[in-house]
Amino acid sequence: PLARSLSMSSLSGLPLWEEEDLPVENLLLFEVAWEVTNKVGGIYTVIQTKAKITVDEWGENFFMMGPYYEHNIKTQVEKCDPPHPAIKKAMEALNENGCPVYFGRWLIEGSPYVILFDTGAAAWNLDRWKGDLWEHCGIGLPFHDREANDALLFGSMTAWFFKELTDQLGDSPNVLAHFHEWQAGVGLILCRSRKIPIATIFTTHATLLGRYLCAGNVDFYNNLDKFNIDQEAGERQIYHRYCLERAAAHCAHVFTTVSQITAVEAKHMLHRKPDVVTPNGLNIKKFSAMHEFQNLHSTNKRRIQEFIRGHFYGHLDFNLQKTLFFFIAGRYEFSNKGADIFLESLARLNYLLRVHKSDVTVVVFFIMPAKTNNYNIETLKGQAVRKQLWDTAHTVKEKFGTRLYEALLKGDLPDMNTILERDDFTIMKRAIYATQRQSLPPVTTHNMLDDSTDPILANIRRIGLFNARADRVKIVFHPEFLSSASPLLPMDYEEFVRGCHLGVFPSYYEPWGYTPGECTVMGIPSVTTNLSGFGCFMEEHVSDPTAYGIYIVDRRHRTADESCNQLTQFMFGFCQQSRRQRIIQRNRTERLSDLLDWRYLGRFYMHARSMALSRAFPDKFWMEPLSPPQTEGFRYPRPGSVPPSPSASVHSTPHHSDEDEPYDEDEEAERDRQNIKAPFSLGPTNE
Ligand code: G6P
Ligand code: 1S3
Repeated sequence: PLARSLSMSSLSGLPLWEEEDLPVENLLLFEVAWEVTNKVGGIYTVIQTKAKITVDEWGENFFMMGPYYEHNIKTQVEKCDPPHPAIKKAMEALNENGCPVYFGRWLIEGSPYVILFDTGAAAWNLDRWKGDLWEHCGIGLPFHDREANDALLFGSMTAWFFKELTDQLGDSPNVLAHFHEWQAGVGLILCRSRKIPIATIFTTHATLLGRYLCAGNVDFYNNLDKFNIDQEAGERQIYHRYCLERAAAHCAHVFTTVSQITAVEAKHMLHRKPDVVTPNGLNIKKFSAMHEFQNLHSTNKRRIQEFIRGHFYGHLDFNLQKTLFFFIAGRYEFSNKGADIFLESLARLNYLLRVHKSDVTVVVFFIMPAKTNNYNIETLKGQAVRKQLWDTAHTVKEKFGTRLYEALLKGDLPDMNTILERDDFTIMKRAIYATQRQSLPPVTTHNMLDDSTDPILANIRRIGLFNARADRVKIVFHPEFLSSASPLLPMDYEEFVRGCHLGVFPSYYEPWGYTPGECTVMGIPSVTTNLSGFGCFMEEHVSDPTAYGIYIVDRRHRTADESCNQLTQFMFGFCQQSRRQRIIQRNRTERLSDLLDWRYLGRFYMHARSMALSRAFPDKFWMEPLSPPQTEGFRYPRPGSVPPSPSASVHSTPHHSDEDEPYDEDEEAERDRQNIKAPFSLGPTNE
């Protein structure tokens, strides 16, 4: 039996899996994805963060397969020889036939082996392989769809590799291959249609139709069973891609997806109910000092404040100590990622803060890449002006210090009226004059190529949030991912998130959604929705998510207007918290990180693997019928100091002052730990 072992070791008391009792020495595991060593979107994060625990379990028997790109291999991969003779032989077969394959170690945590297929160099086979796909599977690919053609090249090469490999191996060790998303799914379809003896898993991270339909402003979730999916795919010219996705889902021994909500979607869009939900985890590193993440918030916040000083030069009439930083980040899918309702809610928040005469200012960052033509002059000038003011202050301070020192050496108290000279005043005045500006601080940091049609800018124009002095909500649209090499905001994404107060991700279409999860493990509260996999997961496993800094907007059962009101109330409530309350809330948020740890969530992948083996090789592997489900839920209890009403959650702690020291919640954490009972379970999807 494929029994498993448990070990109790996490801080929260959550049981973490330590090892899988699969006979891994008799197995080879391959994980196949277009995003192995190749960052495109969220799947890269799954693959990259999960590598460590998989290597810990499978050691030398684990291999990842992805596309070969010269730049990626140069920067991320150390080439080496394959340790297994059969793998070497299988690679040679492809290489000798003009289809180059490379082997190495991916330089990420866990250093997994990678096998990379040069689809570009193998493109001369495209027409023949298209013919094969049509002949054996009845799926035709149009000439103009580059992505689908790449998927076919990649899939044909991986299937060929598995054929050579299994020919070499015979039936020992057995091969288990896990394919992610439709691009890699072609390999799975071909393996199965050619009856290659491997166990297969297919994971979809979003359905093609789900993404397309939602982006088209359709009432998706209330009409799941009503769509004519073939027709919808045809009208969107993605019929061939959708056929590949649907075929992969049906061919796999085990089909999985990343959340319950996407499982329901998959059942309707792909007509197969996923066997297992495999929620996305992260590779969590704990600091030895409990409050280190709070200190990191503080230092990174100061760096964001510096940027703000430059960006808002001449308009810095708001108190930076009472300024909160909110942000949204991710792929620029305006309505799918909820940027639409976020902007509308910001207009309402601005109104509320103004009528309540709040002294809080909110600066909101939109970090979503769009087409640009470099930074704009006004934004660069802002940082230059800030630097100049800093230099001036520094020069005058030096002179002041020297004169003060000299006076003290003489045993005198300096005359404060003359300690600064006329010239000093002149350079200070000149510096102040330089801060005068005729225009408002810019809303965007870059020159946008599609300025007039860009949806974020169009909506900012509509709601009129132009960074005027009277507005309490200011907007900075940074249409490029962050980089520590930026001349404007030299921070990487993680540093930036740590420095912010609230991440806002009110997505409409979000199979999982890593952004709020990343906030959580850094102890930064965030807004998510009950239409995102992450939001539903938190709703299921945390008794009072708001108290833990997870605000879940209801986008499923409310109108857009009602969702906007709820989001506005969440943000307004957040603005009313004292510093002390924010610190307490951050401590709680960070405590949820065990729940998102791959050492905990990796069990779902293990379960899928066991299931696939028992279906593909029933004579050798079997699963105890009870080993999967038992879905009794694990829940984080309501924090000790919070009264039962969720609405009171965030204001429940006595608020005496804005003291700075972090609140010691050890006692509360210990109480929660003792309340945690059972692990939540694996299992088939519920609806
Ligand atoms: C962390 C630091 C505190 C600091 C606080 C600011 O908790 O450890 O020293 O006062 O952050 O919190 P705020 O929510 O105001 O940025
Ligand atoms: C998808 O990437 P996306 O941002 O296009 O896969 C991610 C990883 O599973 C998931 O977190 C996200 O919700 C999906 O949408």
